[in-house]
Amino acid sequence: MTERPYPAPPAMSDDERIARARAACERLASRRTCRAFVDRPVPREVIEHAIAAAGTAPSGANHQPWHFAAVSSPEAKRAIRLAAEEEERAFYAERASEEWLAALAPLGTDHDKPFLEIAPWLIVCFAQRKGGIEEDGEASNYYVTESVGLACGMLLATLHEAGLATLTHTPSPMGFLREICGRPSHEKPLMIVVAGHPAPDATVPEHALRKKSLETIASWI
Ligand code: IYR
Repeated sequence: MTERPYPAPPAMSDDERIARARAACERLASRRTCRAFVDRPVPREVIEHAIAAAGTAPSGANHQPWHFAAVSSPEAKRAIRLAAEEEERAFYAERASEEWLAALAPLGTDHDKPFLEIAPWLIVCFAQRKGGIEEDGEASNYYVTESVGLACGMLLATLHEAGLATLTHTPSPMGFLREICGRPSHEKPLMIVVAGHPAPDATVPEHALRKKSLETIASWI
């Protein structure tokens, strides 16, 4: 094993640390899931930086078990929309339990997914069940869902920082994304991150603004 010194963090006082933590929290807390986009383009370079940021996430054995297919072609976006809406139609009409539908009611979602065609970018996030750091297609990967979840969080945070609206979309089931994006069978699509500019009349359901308090989500032991 060869090692290098840990990179020195920037020097700052504890007061500065608190202020920066508060500022970072405020920035991230201002992100809202957006379900209505406009077709205004977003430069590919923004998406490249966001994916590169996601690629720095910690992962099991540093195997980086992710692949991000950045989709902007109208044909591919249309194919994704049509396939997703077909699955979603079945989901809302028959597959989802009554309890699940009741939980979704305050969000107002349905099978109609126009944003999949309107937004300039769909980033399809794949989890690699195997492949290792060399992507040899053989070596085991570890903590795959956790690792890709972390990478997706960093992807969302970077897109937000770049002033874009985002939506995590999880059509169910989503095997069709593998075919459309030309990905191998050991990769499992986890989510689509939709990125673009919000429609001027985009709204946010009140339900989405109900965040649990720090007292509820944290304990100090
Ligand atoms: N995939 C469906 C349903 C859906 C499920 C959950 I859990 C959500 O938080 C939102 C939607 C859809 O995208 O409509």
